[in-house]
Amino acid sequence: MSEVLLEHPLDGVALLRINRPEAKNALNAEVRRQLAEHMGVLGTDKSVRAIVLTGNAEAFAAGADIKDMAEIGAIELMLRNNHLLWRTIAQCPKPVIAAVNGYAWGGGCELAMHADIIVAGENASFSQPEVKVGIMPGAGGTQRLVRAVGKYKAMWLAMTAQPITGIEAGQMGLASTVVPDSDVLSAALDMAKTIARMPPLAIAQIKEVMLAGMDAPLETALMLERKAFQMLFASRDQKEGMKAFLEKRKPAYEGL
Ligand code: CO8
Repeated sequence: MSEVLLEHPLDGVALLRINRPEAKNALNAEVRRQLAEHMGVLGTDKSVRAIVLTGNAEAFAAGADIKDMAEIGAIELMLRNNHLLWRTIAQCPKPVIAAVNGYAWGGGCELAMHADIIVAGENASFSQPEVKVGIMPGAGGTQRLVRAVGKYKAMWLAMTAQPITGIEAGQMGLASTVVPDSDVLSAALDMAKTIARMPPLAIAQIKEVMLAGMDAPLETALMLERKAFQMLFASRDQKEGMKAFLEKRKPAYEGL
């Protein structure tokens, strides 16, 4: 059975569901491979304007699969080249919204942080608990968490393995928005629908410039922004968006 399910619930919106309920959606090699494969394909599919990534009511994902890692050595781990799969997810040019209910622990929290927007249920549980099994975050957690919540919260979370609720994640800046648990998927889909109606070239530029710019020196980042901003004036959608505003009508975006 497929461990990552792909649906198209709304025009322009793809929904990926991690589907290993028997293991709290732990990310084994097959889940990671399928996630990367889907992200690669959806990333270049013109009909897809936004991607929602979710798990189930109990778990977004309770981490990398510990059974997969318990007995391996460093060289075997290196030869698995897991980072290439994570990179495919990180580099998906389409906006990705993580809809998080239940556990987002370890690699599950890291996966959520690969998304551009995180919608969390009030009682979701976020944690970087790797230290409890003798390791550390290894899929970007040390870096993305510190950028999301700052040094002092990130160190505390990663060194103590303290889980936090969705409400706390929202307060810390780890979630974009927090909603009742039962509303998580619908809120994420609504958001995806809103984004899917926006001009896709502008959306793609916002994502690329924000992600590349946040780790560049400010002047370089501002230059990236300026170039992307100027470039959008070559798009038909910029002409259409501004013309529609002036004519007091809804714009019809083409993605060109
Ligand atoms: N790996 C493998 N199996 C898991 C995992 C996991 N991460 N999480 C849960 N499961 C399995 C359990 O073993 C159990 O299986 P079984 O029924 O065969 O015994 C089943 O899921 C149900 O789990 P529980 O009975 O434990 O459910 P509870 O509701 O009692 O507890 C918890 C849920 C609290 C989430 C608990 O399962 C738990 O602590 N899980 C482990 C969480 C964890 O430590 N995660 C971090 C893993 S390390 C990691 O993520 C490194 C990331 C680096 C990325 C590098 C890429 C390779």
